[in-house]
Amino acid sequence: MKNLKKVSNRIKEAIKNNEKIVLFGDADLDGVTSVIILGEAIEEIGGKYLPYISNREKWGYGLSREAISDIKKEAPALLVSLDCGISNFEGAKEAKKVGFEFIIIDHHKVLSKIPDVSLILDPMQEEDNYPFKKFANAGVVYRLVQEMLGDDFSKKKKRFLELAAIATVADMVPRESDNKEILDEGLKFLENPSITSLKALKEEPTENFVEKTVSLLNVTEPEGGVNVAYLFLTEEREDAAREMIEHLKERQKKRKKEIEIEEKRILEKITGKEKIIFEEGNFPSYLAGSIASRVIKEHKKPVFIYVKEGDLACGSVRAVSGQDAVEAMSCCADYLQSFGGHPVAAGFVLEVKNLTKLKKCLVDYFSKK
Ligand SMILES: [Mn+2]
Repeated sequence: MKNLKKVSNRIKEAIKNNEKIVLFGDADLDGVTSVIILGEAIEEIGGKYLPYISNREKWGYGLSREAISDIKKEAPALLVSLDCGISNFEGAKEAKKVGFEFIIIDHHKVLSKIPDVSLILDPMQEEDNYPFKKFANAGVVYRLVQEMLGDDFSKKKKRFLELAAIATVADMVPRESDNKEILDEGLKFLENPSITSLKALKEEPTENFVEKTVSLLNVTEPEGGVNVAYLFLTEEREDAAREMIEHLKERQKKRKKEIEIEEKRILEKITGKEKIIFEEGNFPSYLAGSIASRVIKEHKKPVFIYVKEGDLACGSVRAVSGQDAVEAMSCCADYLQSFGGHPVAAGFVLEVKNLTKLKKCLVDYFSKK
């Protein structure tokens, strides 16, 4: 995989030189597990790291300029983005300015230009010859820590595979090639997990343990500024983990109700004659993705659901297989502040004043398809 060795060597060098290492992960389970896997590998080599998990409500999509301005107190440091970064041009510029050396580890689609950073590990890069491309980000990180730890990898393999398997399920990437290998072994390990909080969760009988874990933890909004999935998966005390499970279940119930109400409200606005569905939601932006997923199941055409926050609108996109929402947004990039993701599931941020132009541009794009 292009730059796998280089990234591994650079991180190991930083550990040796006692440089500060900041890991910045996206807020979903894939981002969170990516931070934990790489962080534990760094510790295994004798280093330390500072974890930051994205706060999408506050910072927008990925490692944005806003995110950098909130973490710049850590500079100078080696900053590693996980499960985000490949489309954060402004964030990369800002990171350099405030004194970070920036490495991107991502699995999202690479746009026509790439951010100006020190190294990029993303199997979607065109010059990357690795035959398999459809990793979850935690799968890419799994390959990286294998390289980093060498012979010591076997000590951590079980923990890493448990986390990588959960992320691979959560990110809904296909069960083939490298992913199949991660899932075959990882899911077997999860029958008797070594991660403390998962052990606690396993105490209750469930039909599908992994599905249950994903639906409890794949929630992106922080509580009191803290990412609960990260807290849960790094909790080493079983009692504390059990208490958190009760809290997570309450949260899940509340959220389910919220989504049902908002989904119904959005569906009522749709006539069915639209070329694309482009709707404003009046709900917290962390619900946009779940609601877009439900709307596309009903209508089978590109869905853009956004929420206004001051002068900005922030949204989620879903497209049907064969369509490419990221390419569509690339064609309409003039109206967007930032965007990125996968062809069938992506996100975007723009100024409210550009909403009408963006919609027209997207309708034109999908009319030609
Ligand atoms: Mn991901």
